[in-house]
Amino acid sequence: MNPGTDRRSIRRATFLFVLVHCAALLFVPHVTAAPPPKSPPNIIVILADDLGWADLACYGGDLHETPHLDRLARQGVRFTDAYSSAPICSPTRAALLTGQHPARLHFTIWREAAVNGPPRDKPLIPPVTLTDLPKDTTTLAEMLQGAGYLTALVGKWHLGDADNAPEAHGFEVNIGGTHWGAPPTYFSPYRGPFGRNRELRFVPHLEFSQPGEYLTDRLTDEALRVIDRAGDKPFFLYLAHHAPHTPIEGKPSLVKHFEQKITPQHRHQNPGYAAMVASLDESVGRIMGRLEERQLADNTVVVFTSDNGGFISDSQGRRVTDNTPLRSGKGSLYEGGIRVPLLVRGPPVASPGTICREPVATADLFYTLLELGRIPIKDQALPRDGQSLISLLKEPESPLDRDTLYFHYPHYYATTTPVSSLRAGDWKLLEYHETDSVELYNLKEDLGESKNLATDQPDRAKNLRNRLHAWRTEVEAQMPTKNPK
Ligand SMILES: [Ca+2]
Repeated sequence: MNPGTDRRSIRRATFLFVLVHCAALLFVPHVTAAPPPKSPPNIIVILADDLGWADLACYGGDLHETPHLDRLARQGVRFTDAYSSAPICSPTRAALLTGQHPARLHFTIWREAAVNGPPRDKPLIPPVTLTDLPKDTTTLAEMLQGAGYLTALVGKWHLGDADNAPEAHGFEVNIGGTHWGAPPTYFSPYRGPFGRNRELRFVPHLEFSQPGEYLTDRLTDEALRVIDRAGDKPFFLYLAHHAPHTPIEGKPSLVKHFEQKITPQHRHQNPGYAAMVASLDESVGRIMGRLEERQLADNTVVVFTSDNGGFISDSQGRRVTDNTPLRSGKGSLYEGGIRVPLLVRGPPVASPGTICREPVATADLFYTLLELGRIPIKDQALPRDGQSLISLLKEPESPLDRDTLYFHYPHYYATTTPVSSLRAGDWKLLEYHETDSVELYNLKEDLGESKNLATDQPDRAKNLRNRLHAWRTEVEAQMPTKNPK
């Protein structure tokens, strides 16, 4: 794809769209003039960081308290089979904003790891990937901004350095967005050493803060200010919370509450993490409260999801979360690494409180939100790595015209070696590149991916593997290479 041509074709399509609509208006007889069109809906995407599929009460979480998110599920559509486009942070965020698969973008690992370059002490050498979202990609924010939306990022960016900041990608407002993937602390003044090499980090634009102030609360304050500031303009608010990513730091009163609540029978056992999830939930409650107060709730679409599966390693001596009944967690292409909560509330939802079992992925949100913003996508020369979910919001049981989702993670993580995967209907195939071997699971019978059927069903495994290879060729996915050492 030539990005310049792409932009020109978008401008041309927008121009034609406006022209056709103006011409149509000229022919409307004055006596039967239609009421002025309702403005396009406001759009709020609340993206949690590392929140697992089973972490919300409405997804079976037994310790965590998420009354506002559960209410959002009762008011909207709850997707049971939603996937993040990648098992780690930055690539999923890139897919959300571009509608392109991370494998096609060559953006398959989080930014800090991409900057450091691939490790050379493993059997395979992962590919060198992008470190920043290229400026010539057309983002959701740019298109919504072009359609008259106020566009704002509040929270985590993780898609590039200062030259590739949110402002370079269509966000008029950027509060907190930086190239780093996690804050050093959740408490004011949000600065200090981070990670093994004690790198000094901070959260920009939050310099003036109160002692004891908590990051999730502060980002919510900033998001509320964006809603207030929009006035009569439609707005696109991308509230990318850091919670519940490490460092595991909850507000002391909430941590104490969960310490007292936990019994050995609870699936989730981390009071600090439970407190972070509670604060995330409270944020959603405050956003919804402000929308209702300002009578905006009926014309605002609220999307809530996570950028990858729950983090299952230890932090500060405690296991962070547990994705049971799913296998594994963040980094892995087993379900625990990529299946995430997805709740959508707002005008297109026909029956509040419905459940949708159709497999969908983050890149689909790009097309969904463009359609909501009334931006014609039919004529645009965008690679289609997703599709609009509006039909599912209207009829959650009507299937999409698609039966396969693909995943590609040619890198290492604590939970995985380089791997590609696909889901076709109830079948899931994983191809591990170190061993050149496949695993086959039937998710309907075996959600926990415990019984590998690859040897029992060689024809099915071969067929799915061929499809996976064909897709990788089509998107020009980068592959790991054999380490000569
Ligand atoms: Ca993440």
